[in-house]
Amino acid sequence: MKVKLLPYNKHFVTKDPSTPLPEEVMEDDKHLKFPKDKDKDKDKDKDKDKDGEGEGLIDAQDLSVSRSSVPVSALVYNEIPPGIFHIHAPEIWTAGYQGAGVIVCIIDTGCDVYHPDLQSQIVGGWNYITNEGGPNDVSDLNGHGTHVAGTIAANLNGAGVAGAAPQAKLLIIKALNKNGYGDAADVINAINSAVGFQGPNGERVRVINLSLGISADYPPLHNAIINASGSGVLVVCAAGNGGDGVAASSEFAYPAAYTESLSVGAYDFNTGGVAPFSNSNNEVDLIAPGVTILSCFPGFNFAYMTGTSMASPHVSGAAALLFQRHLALNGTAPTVSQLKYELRNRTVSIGYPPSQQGVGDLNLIVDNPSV
Ligand SMILES: [Ca+2]
Ligand SMILES: [Ca+2]
Ligand SMILES: [Ca+2]
Repeated sequence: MKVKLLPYNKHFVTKDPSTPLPEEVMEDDKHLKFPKDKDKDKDKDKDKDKDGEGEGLIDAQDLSVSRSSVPVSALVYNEIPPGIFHIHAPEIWTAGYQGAGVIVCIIDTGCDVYHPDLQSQIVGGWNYITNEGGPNDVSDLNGHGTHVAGTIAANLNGAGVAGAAPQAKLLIIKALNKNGYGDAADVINAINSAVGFQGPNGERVRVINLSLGISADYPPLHNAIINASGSGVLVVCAAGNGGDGVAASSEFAYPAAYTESLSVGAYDFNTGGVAPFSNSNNEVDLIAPGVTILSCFPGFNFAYMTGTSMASPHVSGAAALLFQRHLALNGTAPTVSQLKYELRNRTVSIGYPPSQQGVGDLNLIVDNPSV
C-alpha cells in the first residue's frame, strides 16, 4: 500500500523574507508580495481594536511587550508569515505560550536539519527510506517536510520566518521519499515509534503531523491512529487535495477521514474562502491557511507552497500552544479529546457547509459558539 504526500502547487524559492528587499524587486516579483499582505492584516487588526472587539492586538508594538517567555523585538514582526498572523498565534505567544516543552513529530520527506530557522528545534529523528541515506539521515530531498516543519516551529529569532509554536521541539521521521511517496508500513512504523519516543528529559511526543494520505481505507493504518490517540497523542492530518469545490460531493483521504484524527482543510486567505481543492466530507474538523504559505525550504531557503499539507501544520503548531497553556492553567496535560475540543472551539465559521469548513477557520483568540 503506497502513501503519498498531498500534492501542492508550484512553489517559489525566495531569499530570507524578513530581509527588506529593494522596492522595484518587490513590485515586479509576484512571490514577494508578503510585506503587502502583512500590512493588510495589521490594519485589519488595528481596526478591530478600535471597535473594542480585539483582545490582544498584533502590531509590532504589542509584540515588544515582555509578557512573552522570550524577548520579542520589533524586528520579529517581519518574520511572521501571513498564515501565522491569520490564526492569531502571536497573541498566544505574548500571553506566554510558544509551545515550550511540547514535542511535535513530523512524518514526512525529512527535514533540512541545518536550516537556520529549524536547527535549534529538532530533538531527534530517523529515516525509513533505505535508498536515501542511513537510518539517521533525515535529509529532505523534496522540500515538503522542511516546509511543514517551518510552519509548526520555525524559530522566532528576528530572521527568516516563525512557526505557529516557535518554542516547540520537532521529532523528524522520514517515511516519504524524494518524490513524496512512501510505504504505508513505514508510516505505520513511524507512528508507532513516535508514540514510544522519549526525549532526553523523558519528554513525549504530544502531536503527530501527517501531511500525507491515501485515498482508500487501510485498516492497519487506522489501527496505528487508534493506538496513537489512545496513548494520548493527537494526530493532525491534511484533509486531502482531491476536492472539486462542491460541498455535496465527498472526497476522502486517510488517515484524515478516521474519526480519531483531526482532519484539516485549506483556507485561502487570498479569497477568504475554502480552497476548492480541499476535500469535502463529513470528517473535516476545521480549516486553516493552506494557500500560498510561506515557510522554510532546504538549503537555507524559503518558499511558498499550497495544499492541505500546509494547513495541517498550522493546526499542529496551534495544538502545541494549547497543550502548553492547558498544562500551565490546569496542572495536567490535556487528553486528546480535550485538545481536539480546544482546537475545534477556537474557530470562526466562514459560512461554508460543515463538509467543507468543518466547524470553521482556526482562530486562537475566539470561542466558537457552535462547538
Ligand atoms: Ca525565524
Ligand atoms: Ca466535494
Ligand atoms: Ca479525522
